[in-house]
Amino acid sequence: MEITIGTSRLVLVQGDITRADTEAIVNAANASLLGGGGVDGAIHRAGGPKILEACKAIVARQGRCPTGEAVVTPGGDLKAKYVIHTVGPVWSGGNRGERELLAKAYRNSLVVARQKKIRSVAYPSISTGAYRFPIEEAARIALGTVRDSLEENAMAEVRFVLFCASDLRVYENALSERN
Ligand code: AR6
Repeated sequence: MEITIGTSRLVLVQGDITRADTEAIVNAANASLLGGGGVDGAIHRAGGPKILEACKAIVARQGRCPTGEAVVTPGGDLKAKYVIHTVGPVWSGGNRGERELLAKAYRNSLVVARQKKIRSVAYPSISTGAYRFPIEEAARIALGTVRDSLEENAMAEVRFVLFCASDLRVYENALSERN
């Protein structure tokens, strides 16, 4: 599924984000930036040690990455030239600012992308795995935040790469709701 927002494309596909050919891919990291399971583990495995080295240098320079913030490293062995690491919130019922923090993670990833003049970005479904954010609501926040950002500032393409068919359906439904 694909829509256009001004001159930007917003695309939803099913797949493995480590194989995406966008200029940057976004990692659903944790504050340590030292890797983990899920999509984070997959990105570090596929991209090789250069990514971890760059993450360690960032932590040495500026400390851990707070929830909602984003940093950029080279993509190492990935097709993508860059990895933007952002930290989504852990869902703990919805009364701890989780929605705003998730929107912040999406927004700040695009801020970092624009600073690097990156023209295409692929996102996974941040926080909806190990961090247990309910995916229906996460999809609405993700798509709404990215759409708002693209309306202000165009980019060639933002792609969501959903790992399984049911996640893709949730995102497709959320995108159709607002069209
Ligand atoms: N491509 C696309 N999506 C994927 C891939 C892949 N290769 N692998 C998994 N997913 P999660 P979180 C999906 O748990 O909830 C890590 O340990 C997965 O199906 O990766 O933000 C970090 O280090 C799910 O839909 O991220 C943190 O500690 C989505 O990616 C913590 O998990 C996100 O699931 C972050 O938790």
